[in-house]
Amino acid sequence: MDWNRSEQLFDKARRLMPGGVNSPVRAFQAVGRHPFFVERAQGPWLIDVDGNRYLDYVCSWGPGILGHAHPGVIEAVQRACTKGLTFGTPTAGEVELAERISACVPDVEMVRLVSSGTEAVMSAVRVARGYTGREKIIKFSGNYHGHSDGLLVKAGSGLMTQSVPDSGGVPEGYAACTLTAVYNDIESVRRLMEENTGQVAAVVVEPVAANMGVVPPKEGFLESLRQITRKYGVLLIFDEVITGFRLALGGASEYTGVHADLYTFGKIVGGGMPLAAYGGNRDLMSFVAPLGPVYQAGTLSGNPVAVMAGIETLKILMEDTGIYKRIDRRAGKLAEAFRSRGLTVNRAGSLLSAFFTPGFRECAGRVENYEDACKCDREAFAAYFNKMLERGIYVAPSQFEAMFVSDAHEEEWIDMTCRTIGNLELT
Ligand code: KE4
Repeated sequence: MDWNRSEQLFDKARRLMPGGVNSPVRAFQAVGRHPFFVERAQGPWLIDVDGNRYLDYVCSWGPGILGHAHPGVIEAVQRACTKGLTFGTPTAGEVELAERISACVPDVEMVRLVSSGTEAVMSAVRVARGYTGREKIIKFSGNYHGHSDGLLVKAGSGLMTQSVPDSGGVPEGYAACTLTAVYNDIESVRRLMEENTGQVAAVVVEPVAANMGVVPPKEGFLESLRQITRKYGVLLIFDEVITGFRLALGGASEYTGVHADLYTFGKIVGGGMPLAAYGGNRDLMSFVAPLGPVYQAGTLSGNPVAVMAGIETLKILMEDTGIYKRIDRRAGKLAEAFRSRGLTVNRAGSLLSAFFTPGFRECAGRVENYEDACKCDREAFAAYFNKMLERGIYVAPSQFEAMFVSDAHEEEWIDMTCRTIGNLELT
Protein backbone atom coordinates (compact mmCIF):
# COMPACT_ATOMS: atom_id res chain seq x y z
CA MET A 1 0.00 0.00 0.00
CA ASP A 2 1.15 3.54 -0.78
CA TRP A 3 0.69 6.15 1.97
CA ASN A 4 2.55 9.10 0.39
CA ARG A 5 -0.25 11.64 0.64
CA SER A 6 -1.01 10.63 4.23
CA GLU A 7 2.68 11.00 5.08
CA GLN A 8 2.78 14.50 3.57
CA LEU A 9 -0.32 15.52 5.50
CA PHE A 10 0.95 13.97 8.73
CA ASP A 11 4.27 15.80 8.38
CA LYS A 12 2.40 19.11 8.17
CA ALA A 13 -0.16 18.10 10.82
CA ARG A 14 2.56 17.40 13.39
CA ARG A 15 3.78 20.98 13.07
CA LEU A 16 0.30 22.35 13.66
CA MET A 17 -1.41 20.00 16.14
CA PRO A 18 -0.05 18.03 19.13
CA GLY A 19 0.99 14.68 17.69
CA GLY A 20 -0.64 15.73 14.42
CA VAL A 21 -4.05 14.65 15.69
CA ASN A 22 -7.11 15.94 17.50
CA SER A 23 -7.39 12.89 19.75
CA PRO A 24 -4.34 10.94 20.98
CA VAL A 25 -5.38 7.41 20.05
CA ARG A 26 -5.59 8.46 16.38
CA ALA A 27 -1.81 8.99 16.32
CA PHE A 28 -1.23 5.21 16.00
CA GLN A 29 1.69 5.47 18.45
CA ALA A 30 0.87 2.08 20.01
CA VAL A 31 1.21 0.31 16.66
CA GLY A 32 4.48 1.93 15.60
CA ARG A 33 3.38 3.66 12.42
CA HIS A 34 1.91 6.95 11.21
CA PRO A 35 -1.85 7.30 10.79
CA PHE A 36 -3.56 7.33 7.42
CA PHE A 37 -5.78 10.29 6.56
CA VAL A 38 -9.31 9.47 5.46
CA GLU A 39 -10.81 11.12 2.37
CA ARG A 40 -14.29 9.60 2.59
CA ALA A 41 -16.25 6.63 3.91
CA GLN A 42 -19.18 4.53 2.70
CA GLY A 43 -20.88 1.61 4.41
CA PRO A 44 -18.17 -0.51 6.08
CA TRP A 45 -15.40 1.16 4.04
CA LEU A 46 -12.90 3.91 4.72
CA ILE A 47 -11.02 5.32 1.71
CA ASP A 48 -7.84 7.21 2.53
CA VAL A 49 -6.23 10.13 0.68
CA ASP A 50 -3.99 7.72 -1.26
CA GLY A 51 -7.00 5.75 -2.46
CA ASN A 52 -6.42 2.78 -0.14
CA ARG A 53 -9.66 1.07 0.97
CA TYR A 54 -10.10 -0.45 4.43
CA LEU A 55 -12.82 -2.56 5.95
CA ASP A 56 -13.49 -0.44 9.04
CA TYR A 57 -13.98 -2.18 12.43
CA VAL A 58 -13.42 1.04 14.38
CA CYS A 59 -16.58 2.77 13.07
CA SER A 60 -15.30 6.10 14.39
CA TRP A 61 -14.97 4.46 17.89
CA GLY A 62 -18.62 3.46 17.98
CA PRO A 63 -21.05 5.89 16.32
CA GLY A 64 -21.14 3.97 13.02
CA ILE A 65 -23.63 1.22 13.89
CA LEU A 66 -25.43 1.78 10.55
CA GLY A 67 -22.20 2.03 8.55
CA HIS A 68 -20.68 5.21 7.15
CA ALA A 69 -22.69 7.80 5.19
CA HIS A 70 -26.02 6.02 5.62
CA PRO A 71 -28.25 7.66 2.95
CA GLY A 72 -31.10 8.33 5.36
CA VAL A 73 -28.84 10.02 7.90
CA ILE A 74 -26.99 12.04 5.24
CA GLU A 75 -30.28 13.23 3.74
CA ALA A 76 -31.60 14.26 7.18
CA VAL A 77 -28.42 16.24 7.88
CA GLN A 78 -28.44 17.89 4.44
CA ARG A 79 -32.08 18.88 4.92
CA ALA A 80 -31.33 20.33 8.35
CA CYS A 81 -28.32 22.31 7.09
CA THR A 82 -30.43 24.17 4.55
CA LYS A 83 -32.47 25.63 7.44
CA GLY A 84 -29.42 27.00 9.26
CA LEU A 85 -26.75 25.44 11.48
CA THR A 86 -27.45 26.71 14.96
CA PHE A 87 -30.00 29.01 16.61
CA GLY A 88 -29.29 28.91 20.35
CA THR A 89 -33.01 28.46 20.92
CA PRO A 90 -35.08 25.32 21.57
CA THR A 91 -36.07 23.36 18.44
CA ALA A 92 -38.70 20.69 17.78
CA GLY A 93 -35.95 18.23 16.92
CA GLU A 94 -34.59 18.32 20.47
CA VAL A 95 -38.04 17.37 21.77
CA GLU A 96 -38.26 14.45 19.33
CA LEU A 97 -34.76 13.18 20.15
CA ALA A 98 -35.47 13.41 23.88
CA GLU A 99 -38.71 11.46 23.32
CA ARG A 100 -36.89 8.77 21.36
CA ILE A 101 -34.13 8.40 23.98
CA SER A 102 -36.75 8.04 26.70
CA ALA A 103 -38.75 5.55 24.61
CA CYS A 104 -35.62 3.40 24.18
CA VAL A 105 -34.41 3.73 27.79
CA PRO A 106 -37.50 4.19 30.03
CA ASP A 107 -35.34 4.87 33.13
CA VAL A 108 -34.45 8.14 31.39
CA GLU A 109 -37.56 10.19 32.10
CA MET A 110 -35.66 13.42 31.48
CA VAL A 111 -32.53 14.04 29.43
CA ARG A 112 -30.10 16.87 28.71
CA LEU A 113 -28.35 16.95 25.34
CA VAL A 114 -24.68 17.98 25.28
CA SER A 115 -21.86 17.85 22.72
CA SER A 116 -19.54 15.06 23.83
CA GLY A 117 -19.39 11.97 26.00
CA THR A 118 -16.92 13.76 28.26
CA GLU A 119 -19.45 16.51 28.85
CA ALA A 120 -22.22 13.98 29.48
CA VAL A 121 -20.30 12.05 32.14
CA MET A 122 -18.85 15.18 33.76
CA SER A 123 -22.38 16.59 34.05
CA ALA A 124 -23.94 13.36 35.36
CA VAL A 125 -21.28 13.23 38.08
CA ARG A 126 -22.06 16.85 39.00
CA VAL A 127 -25.77 16.02 39.27
CA ALA A 128 -24.92 13.10 41.56
CA ARG A 129 -22.79 15.34 43.77
CA GLY A 130 -25.41 18.09 43.80
CA TYR A 131 -28.24 15.67 44.59
CA THR A 132 -26.45 13.74 47.37
CA GLY A 133 -24.36 16.60 48.77
CA ARG A 134 -21.43 14.18 48.78
CA GLU A 135 -18.07 14.75 47.04
CA LYS A 136 -16.39 11.42 46.30
CA ILE A 137 -16.99 9.14 43.35
CA ILE A 138 -15.90 5.58 42.68
CA LYS A 139 -14.74 4.56 39.22
CA PHE A 140 -13.00 1.41 38.00
CA SER A 141 -9.40 1.11 36.81
CA GLY A 142 -9.40 0.66 33.05
CA ASN A 143 -12.75 2.39 32.61
CA TYR A 144 -12.62 5.58 30.55
CA HIS A 145 -15.23 8.27 30.98
CA GLY A 146 -13.81 11.11 28.88
CA HIS A 147 -11.19 13.66 29.82
CA SER A 148 -12.79 15.72 32.61
CA ASP A 149 -10.26 16.25 35.40
CA GLY A 150 -11.84 14.08 38.07
CA LEU A 151 -12.21 11.08 35.78
CA LEU A 152 -8.66 10.95 34.40
CA VAL A 153 -7.61 8.62 37.18
CA LYS A 154 -6.54 5.06 36.32
CA ALA A 155 -8.45 5.58 33.09
CA GLY A 156 -8.59 3.36 30.05
CA SER A 157 -8.60 3.99 26.30
CA GLY A 158 -5.93 6.43 25.16
CA LEU A 159 -4.39 6.67 28.65
CA MET A 160 -3.79 2.91 28.77
CA THR A 161 -2.50 3.07 25.21
CA GLN A 162 -0.03 5.72 26.28
CA SER A 163 0.54 3.81 29.56
CA VAL A 164 -0.30 6.97 31.50
CA PRO A 165 -3.33 5.93 33.59
CA ASP A 166 -3.31 9.30 35.32
CA SER A 167 -3.10 12.49 33.27
CA GLY A 168 -0.76 15.40 33.90
CA GLY A 169 -2.38 18.67 34.90
CA VAL A 170 -5.04 17.18 37.18
CA PRO A 171 -4.91 18.86 40.63
CA GLU A 172 -4.33 16.49 43.56
CA GLY A 173 -7.60 17.69 45.02
CA TYR A 174 -9.61 16.40 42.07
CA ALA A 175 -7.90 13.02 42.06
CA ALA A 176 -8.43 12.75 45.84
CA CYS A 177 -12.19 12.78 45.26
CA THR A 178 -11.96 9.90 42.79
CA LEU A 179 -11.64 6.44 44.36
CA THR A 180 -10.66 3.54 42.12
CA ALA A 181 -12.04 0.02 42.41
CA VAL A 182 -11.27 -3.16 40.46
CA TYR A 183 -13.70 -4.04 37.68
CA ASN A 184 -15.52 -7.34 38.32
CA ASP A 185 -14.41 -7.29 41.99
CA ILE A 186 -17.36 -6.24 44.16
CA GLU A 187 -15.32 -6.63 47.35
CA SER A 188 -13.04 -3.78 46.18
CA VAL A 189 -16.16 -1.61 45.94
CA ARG A 190 -17.45 -2.73 49.33
CA ARG A 191 -14.13 -1.80 50.98
CA LEU A 192 -14.23 1.71 49.49
CA MET A 193 -17.86 2.17 50.54
CA GLU A 194 -17.07 1.14 54.12
CA GLU A 195 -13.92 3.32 54.30
CA ASN A 196 -15.83 6.32 52.90
CA THR A 197 -19.31 5.86 54.35
CA GLY A 198 -21.46 8.92 53.80
CA GLN A 199 -18.91 10.52 51.46
CA VAL A 200 -19.52 8.76 48.12
CA ALA A 201 -21.96 10.44 45.74
CA ALA A 202 -21.88 7.89 42.94
CA VAL A 203 -20.29 4.86 41.35
CA VAL A 204 -19.66 5.44 37.65
CA VAL A 205 -19.16 2.32 35.56
CA GLU A 206 -19.00 1.13 31.97
CA PRO A 207 -21.69 -1.61 32.24
CA VAL A 208 -19.68 -3.48 29.62
CA ALA A 209 -16.14 -2.14 29.77
CA ALA A 210 -14.73 -1.32 26.34
CA ASN A 211 -11.74 0.89 27.11
CA MET A 212 -9.29 -1.72 28.31
CA GLY A 213 -10.37 -3.82 25.40
CA VAL A 214 -13.86 -5.32 25.86
CA VAL A 215 -14.33 -6.72 29.38
CA PRO A 216 -17.93 -7.79 30.08
CA PRO A 217 -19.25 -7.79 33.67
CA LYS A 218 -18.89 -11.20 35.37
CA GLU A 219 -22.11 -12.96 36.38
CA GLY A 220 -23.72 -10.98 39.21
CA PHE A 221 -21.24 -8.10 39.23
CA LEU A 222 -23.65 -5.39 38.06
CA GLU A 223 -26.45 -6.81 40.23
CA SER A 224 -24.15 -6.62 43.28
CA LEU A 225 -23.12 -3.11 42.29
CA ARG A 226 -26.78 -2.12 42.19
CA GLN A 227 -27.41 -3.64 45.61
CA ILE A 228 -24.37 -2.13 47.31
CA THR A 229 -25.03 1.38 45.92
CA ARG A 230 -28.62 1.17 47.20
CA LYS A 231 -27.38 -0.02 50.59
CA TYR A 232 -25.03 2.97 51.00
CA GLY A 233 -27.35 5.59 49.44
CA VAL A 234 -24.95 6.00 46.51
CA LEU A 235 -26.15 6.74 42.98
CA LEU A 236 -25.24 4.35 40.15
CA ILE A 237 -24.20 5.95 36.87
CA PHE A 238 -24.06 3.74 33.76
CA ASP A 239 -21.64 5.34 31.32
CA GLU A 240 -23.26 4.11 28.09
CA VAL A 241 -21.35 6.33 25.68
CA ILE A 242 -20.27 3.11 23.93
CA THR A 243 -22.93 0.58 25.04
CA GLY A 244 -25.94 2.87 24.59
CA PHE A 245 -28.08 1.80 21.59
CA ARG A 246 -25.20 -0.59 20.78
CA LEU A 247 -25.81 -3.66 22.99
CA ALA A 248 -29.56 -3.36 22.43
CA LEU A 249 -31.96 -0.57 21.58
CA GLY A 250 -32.28 -0.01 25.33
CA GLY A 251 -28.54 -0.33 25.88
CA ALA A 252 -27.05 -2.02 28.93
CA SER A 253 -30.15 -1.85 31.14
CA GLU A 254 -32.03 -3.87 28.52
CA TYR A 255 -29.03 -6.12 27.78
CA THR A 256 -28.20 -6.90 31.43
CA GLY A 257 -31.51 -6.27 33.21
CA VAL A 258 -29.72 -4.03 35.73
CA HIS A 259 -30.99 -0.47 36.09
CA ALA A 260 -28.91 2.56 37.01
CA ASP A 261 -29.95 5.95 38.41
CA LEU A 262 -28.22 8.10 35.80
CA TYR A 263 -27.17 7.24 32.26
CA THR A 264 -24.79 8.86 29.80
CA PHE A 265 -24.93 8.38 26.06
CA GLY A 266 -22.74 9.46 23.14
CA LYS A 267 -21.56 8.22 19.75
CA ILE A 268 -24.64 6.39 18.30
CA VAL A 269 -27.12 8.85 19.84
CA GLY A 270 -25.60 11.60 17.68
CA GLY A 271 -25.47 9.48 14.53
CA GLY A 272 -21.82 10.50 14.01
CA MET A 273 -22.31 14.19 14.80
CA PRO A 274 -21.08 15.94 18.00
CA LEU A 275 -24.00 15.08 20.26
CA ALA A 276 -24.22 13.22 23.58
CA ALA A 277 -26.69 13.11 26.46
CA TYR A 278 -27.18 12.38 30.13
CA GLY A 279 -30.43 11.60 31.91
CA GLY A 280 -32.36 9.75 34.57
CA ASN A 281 -35.57 10.03 36.58
CA ARG A 282 -37.34 13.36 37.03
CA ASP A 283 -36.36 13.62 40.69
CA LEU A 284 -32.64 13.59 39.82
CA MET A 285 -32.83 15.61 36.61
CA SER A 286 -34.90 18.34 38.27
CA PHE A 287 -31.61 19.32 39.99
CA VAL A 288 -30.25 20.54 36.64
CA ALA A 289 -30.41 24.29 35.84
CA PRO A 290 -32.57 26.14 35.14
CA LEU A 291 -34.84 23.85 37.22
CA GLY A 292 -32.39 23.19 40.00
CA PRO A 293 -29.04 24.19 41.51
CA VAL A 294 -26.69 22.08 39.35
CA TYR A 295 -25.43 24.29 36.54
CA GLN A 296 -24.59 22.93 33.11
CA ALA A 297 -24.83 24.72 29.77
CA GLY A 298 -23.59 24.65 26.18
CA THR A 299 -23.73 26.96 23.16
CA LEU A 300 -24.15 24.07 20.75
CA SER A 301 -25.98 21.67 23.08
CA GLY A 302 -28.84 20.02 21.15
CA ASN A 303 -27.49 21.46 17.90
CA PRO A 304 -30.31 21.23 15.29
CA VAL A 305 -28.13 19.54 12.64
CA ALA A 306 -26.59 17.02 15.04
CA VAL A 307 -30.04 16.34 16.48
CA MET A 308 -31.39 15.38 13.04
CA ALA A 309 -28.53 12.88 12.62
CA GLY A 310 -29.41 11.40 16.01
CA ILE A 311 -33.14 11.28 15.29
CA GLU A 312 -32.66 9.52 11.94
CA THR A 313 -30.23 7.01 13.46
CA LEU A 314 -32.56 6.15 16.35
CA LYS A 315 -35.53 6.04 13.97
CA ILE A 316 -33.77 3.42 11.83
CA LEU A 317 -32.76 1.40 14.89
CA MET A 318 -36.27 1.59 16.38
CA GLU A 319 -37.89 0.50 13.12
CA ASP A 320 -35.50 -2.40 12.51
CA THR A 321 -34.40 -3.94 15.80
CA GLY A 322 -33.35 -7.01 13.77
CA ILE A 323 -30.08 -5.15 13.32
CA TYR A 324 -29.02 -6.24 16.80
CA LYS A 325 -29.32 -9.93 15.96
CA ARG A 326 -27.47 -9.39 12.65
CA ILE A 327 -24.48 -7.56 14.15
CA ASP A 328 -24.37 -9.94 17.13
CA ARG A 329 -24.18 -12.97 14.80
CA ARG A 330 -21.49 -11.36 12.65
CA ALA A 331 -19.41 -10.43 15.71
CA GLY A 332 -19.78 -14.03 16.89
CA LYS A 333 -18.25 -15.28 13.64
CA LEU A 334 -15.28 -12.93 14.09
CA ALA A 335 -14.86 -14.08 17.70
CA GLU A 336 -14.72 -17.73 16.59
CA ALA A 337 -12.13 -16.90 13.94
CA PHE A 338 -9.91 -15.25 16.56
CA ARG A 339 -10.43 -18.14 19.00
CA SER A 340 -9.44 -20.60 16.28
CA ARG A 341 -6.04 -18.87 16.39
CA GLY A 342 -5.74 -19.38 20.14
CA LEU A 343 -6.49 -15.76 21.04
CA THR A 344 -8.57 -14.79 24.07
CA VAL A 345 -11.74 -13.06 22.94
CA ASN A 346 -14.18 -11.05 25.04
CA ARG A 347 -17.45 -10.15 23.37
CA ALA A 348 -20.74 -8.46 24.20
CA GLY A 349 -23.08 -8.27 21.21
CA SER A 350 -21.32 -6.42 18.39
CA LEU A 351 -18.46 -5.28 20.65
CA LEU A 352 -15.43 -7.54 20.83
CA SER A 353 -11.69 -7.62 21.50
CA ALA A 354 -9.05 -10.22 20.68
CA PHE A 355 -6.39 -10.18 23.41
CA PHE A 356 -2.75 -11.16 23.01
CA THR A 357 -2.56 -12.54 26.55
CA PRO A 358 0.80 -13.81 27.88
CA GLY A 359 1.59 -17.15 26.24
CA PHE A 360 -1.14 -16.64 23.62
CA ARG A 361 0.89 -18.76 21.21
CA GLU A 362 0.41 -21.82 23.44
CA CYS A 363 -2.97 -21.24 25.09
CA ALA A 364 -5.70 -18.69 25.53
CA GLY A 365 -5.82 -16.69 28.76
CA ARG A 366 -8.41 -14.61 30.56
CA VAL A 367 -9.00 -10.83 30.68
CA GLU A 368 -11.44 -9.81 33.42
CA ASN A 369 -9.97 -6.52 34.62
CA TYR A 370 -7.37 -3.78 34.09
CA GLU A 371 -4.52 -5.85 35.53
CA ASP A 372 -5.22 -8.76 33.15
CA ALA A 373 -5.42 -6.36 30.19
CA CYS A 374 -2.10 -4.70 31.09
CA LYS A 375 -0.32 -8.07 30.82
CA CYS A 376 -1.15 -8.41 27.12
CA ASP A 377 1.67 -8.51 24.57
CA ARG A 378 1.52 -5.07 22.97
CA GLU A 379 4.19 -5.84 20.39
CA ALA A 380 2.33 -8.90 19.19
CA PHE A 381 -0.81 -6.78 18.98
CA ALA A 382 1.02 -4.11 16.95
CA ALA A 383 2.34 -6.75 14.52
CA TYR A 384 -1.23 -8.12 14.13
CA PHE A 385 -2.65 -4.61 13.60
CA ASN A 386 -0.14 -3.82 10.82
CA LYS A 387 -0.66 -7.15 9.04
CA MET A 388 -4.43 -6.64 9.09
CA LEU A 389 -4.02 -3.08 7.78
CA GLU A 390 -1.80 -4.23 4.91
CA ARG A 391 -4.60 -6.66 4.03
CA GLY A 392 -7.14 -3.82 3.98
CA ILE A 393 -8.70 -4.44 7.39
CA TYR A 394 -8.63 -1.61 9.95
CA VAL A 395 -9.02 -2.57 13.59
CA ALA A 396 -8.47 -0.15 16.49
CA PRO A 397 -4.78 0.82 16.75
CA SER A 398 -4.57 -0.28 20.38
CA GLN A 399 -5.02 -3.47 22.39
CA PHE A 400 -7.14 -1.41 24.79
CA GLU A 401 -9.92 -0.47 22.38
CA ALA A 402 -12.91 -2.36 21.04
CA MET A 403 -13.75 -3.80 17.65
CA PHE A 404 -17.15 -2.61 16.39
CA VAL A 405 -19.39 -4.37 13.86
CA SER A 406 -21.97 -2.34 11.91
CA ASP A 407 -25.06 -3.28 9.93
CA ALA A 408 -23.06 -2.43 6.81
CA HIS A 409 -20.56 -5.27 7.46
CA GLU A 410 -22.28 -7.71 5.08
CA GLU A 411 -21.66 -11.45 5.51
CA GLU A 412 -19.22 -11.56 2.58
CA TRP A 413 -16.97 -9.03 4.31
CA ILE A 414 -17.23 -10.82 7.64
CA ASP A 415 -16.25 -14.07 5.90
CA MET A 416 -13.35 -12.34 4.15
CA THR A 417 -12.18 -11.02 7.54
CA CYS A 418 -12.45 -14.49 9.10
CA ARG A 419 -10.34 -15.96 6.29
CA THR A 420 -7.73 -13.25 6.78
CA ILE A 421 -7.63 -13.92 10.54
CA GLY A 422 -7.30 -17.63 9.82
CA ASN A 423 -4.32 -17.14 7.51
CA LEU A 424 -2.54 -14.43 9.47
CA GLU A 425 0.91 -15.25 10.78
CA LEU A 426 0.78 -14.24 14.46
CA THR A 427 4.34 -13.47 15.57
P1 KE4 B 1 -16.05 11.70 24.02
O1 KE4 B 1 -15.79 12.92 24.89
O2 KE4 B 1 -14.79 11.18 23.34
O3 KE4 B 1 -17.19 11.92 23.04
O4 KE4 B 1 -16.56 10.52 24.97
C1 KE4 B 1 -15.78 10.16 26.08
C2 KE4 B 1 -16.14 8.74 26.50
C3 KE4 B 1 -16.93 8.56 27.62
N1 KE4 B 1 -17.29 7.33 28.03
C4 KE4 B 1 -16.87 6.22 27.36
C5 KE4 B 1 -17.29 4.86 27.84
C6 KE4 B 1 -16.07 6.35 26.20
O5 KE4 B 1 -15.65 5.24 25.55
C7 KE4 B 1 -15.69 7.63 25.75
C8 KE4 B 1 -14.81 7.85 24.54
N2 KE4 B 1 -14.38 6.68 23.86
C9 KE4 B 1 -13.10 6.79 23.17
C10 KE4 B 1 -12.78 5.42 22.56
N3 KE4 B 1 -12.52 4.44 23.53
C11 KE4 B 1 -13.12 7.88 22.15
C12 KE4 B 1 -11.98 7.83 21.16
C13 KE4 B 1 -11.00 8.95 21.40
O6 KE4 B 1 -10.70 9.24 22.57
O7 KE4 B 1 -10.53 9.52 20.37
